[in-house]
Amino acid sequence: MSESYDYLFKFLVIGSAGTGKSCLLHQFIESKFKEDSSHTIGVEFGSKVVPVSGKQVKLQIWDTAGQERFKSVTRSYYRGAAGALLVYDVTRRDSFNALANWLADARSLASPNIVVLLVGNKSDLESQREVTFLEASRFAQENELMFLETSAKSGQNVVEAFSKCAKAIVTKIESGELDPDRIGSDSEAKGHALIAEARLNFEHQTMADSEAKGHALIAEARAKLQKPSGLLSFFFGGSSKVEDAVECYQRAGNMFKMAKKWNEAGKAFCEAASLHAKADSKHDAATNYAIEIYTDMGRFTMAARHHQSIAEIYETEAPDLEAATSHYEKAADYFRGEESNSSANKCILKVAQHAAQLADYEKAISIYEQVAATSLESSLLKYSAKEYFFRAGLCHLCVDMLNAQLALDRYIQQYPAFQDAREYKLLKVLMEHMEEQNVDGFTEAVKDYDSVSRFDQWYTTILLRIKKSVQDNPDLC
Ligand SMILES: Nc1nc2c(ncn2[C@@H]2O[C@H](COP(=O)(O)OP(=O)(O)OP(=O)(O)O)[C@@H](O)[C@H]2O)c(=O)[nH]1
Ligand SMILES: [Mg+2]
Repeated sequence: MSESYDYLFKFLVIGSAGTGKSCLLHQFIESKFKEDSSHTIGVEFGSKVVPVSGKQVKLQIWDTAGQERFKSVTRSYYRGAAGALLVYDVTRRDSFNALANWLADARSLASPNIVVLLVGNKSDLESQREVTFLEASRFAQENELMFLETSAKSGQNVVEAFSKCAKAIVTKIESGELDPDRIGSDSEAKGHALIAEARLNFEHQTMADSEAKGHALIAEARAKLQKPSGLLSFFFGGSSKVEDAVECYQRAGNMFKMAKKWNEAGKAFCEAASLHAKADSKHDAATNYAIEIYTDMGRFTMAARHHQSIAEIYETEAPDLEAATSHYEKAADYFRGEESNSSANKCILKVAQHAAQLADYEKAISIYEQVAATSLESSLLKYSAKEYFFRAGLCHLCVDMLNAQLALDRYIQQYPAFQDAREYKLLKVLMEHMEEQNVDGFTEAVKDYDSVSRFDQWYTTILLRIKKSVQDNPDLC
C-alpha cells in the first residue's frame, strides 16, 4: 500500500469558487474530466507520486473550497504547505481580480516561501476569454509566480502544472534554499492526510448506501402511482396515493442528496413537485427544495431549468399566470447568471407575454424594449428585434397614443430598418384609425395583416383590447 518516494510535499489548490480546482485535481489524479463537479464543501484530498528531476515526489494535495463561507475552514489547512496552485478562470475576470487576496493568504498562512504557480484554467473556452495570457503573465511576474494556462477539461497542461511546481520546490531544496524538514512533509500533514483518507472511505460507503435507498424509494413511488384508485378511494380522498408517492420522491431526493447524486436528487424533487402541482395541492415546499439544492450547489443552469419547467406546468396543467411569471423570472435570472443569454431571453419574453396579458403593460414594454436592444447588438438576432418592437408598440397602444408615437420614433432611431417592416406599417395604420376613431378601418387593417401572417392568441387578445379601448373611450386618442 505504501509507495516509496523521496519527498513528500503538501500542496494547496486555492482560488475563487467555480474556477475548476476540483476538476484540475481530478484530471491530475484520474486523468479524466470530472463531468458533474459541484462546489467543494470544506476541503477534499488527493495524492499522487510524480517523477521530478529523477526523484519520486509524493504530492499530498488539498483541494480547498473557493466559496467565502468556507474560508475559515480552508485556511486552517494552509499550514506547512510547500506549494500551491493559485487558480483563476480565464473566462471570469472577477476570479482574476481576486488573486491578490488568495496569494496574500497563502503567503501569510502557509509560509512566505511557499512556491506558487498561477493557473489560468478553462483555456478551452477561448471564445469566452476575459483575461488575456499577457496580463496574467504580467501579474505572475510582478508577484514572482510561475504561470501556466490549463484546461481541466482537455487535460492540457494539468500534469505540467503540478510537476512544474514540484520541480521548483525540489530545485530549491537541492540548492539549499529550502529545508525539506521544514516544509509540508511534517507529521502533522501526514495526520491530516490519514484522517482525510479515512473520511473519504467512510463517505463512499455511506454514499453508496444512500444512493441504493434513493433508487428503492423511486421504485416505491412509481408502484404507488400505478396502484388502481378504486371507487373507495374516490370517496375517501383519491389523492392520497399521489401524496404517498410525493413523499417517497421527496425521501428519495434526500437520499440522493446525501449520496451527492445531484442530478438524481433534482429529478426526484421535481417529480414530487410536478405531482403536487397536478394534484393542485401546496407544492411550494418541494419545488423550492429542489431549486434550493441546485442553487446551493452552484448549478444555476439546473435551477433555471427547474424554474422553467415549473413555470410551464403553471402555464398549462395548473393554470396560474402569476405563478408562471414569477418562476420564469427566476429562471431568467439564473440563466443570465450562467450567461445563457438565449435561454434567459426565452424566459423573460414569457414574462413579458404574461405581464401584457395581466395588463401590466409597463413591465411588458420594458422587457420587450430591452430584449430588442440586446438583439440589435448581434447580427444574427437583429432580425428578431422588429417583433419585440412590434409587441412593445402594441402594449403602448393599450395605454396611450402619445407615448406609443414617441416610442415608435425611438425604435426607428435604434433600428432604421424597422420603418420598412410590415409590423411598423401596421402600427402606423392602426394609430391613424385610432385617431379617426375608425373602428372598421382598424378591424380591416388587422384582418389584412392576419391574412398574410396569422396572429396568435396573444396578439389577438392585445389587439382586441386596443380596439375595445377605442370603442369605449374615444377620448383616449
Ligand atoms: N470548459 C471547462 N470547464 C471547466 C474546466 N474546469 C472546470 N470546469 C467547469 O467549471 C465548473 C466548476 O468546476 P469545479 O472544479 O467544481 O470548481 P472549483 O474551483 O472546485 O469550485 P469550488 O469547489 O467551489 O471552489 C464545473 O462546472 C466544471 O465542469 C475546464 O478546464 N474547462
Ligand atoms: Mg471544488
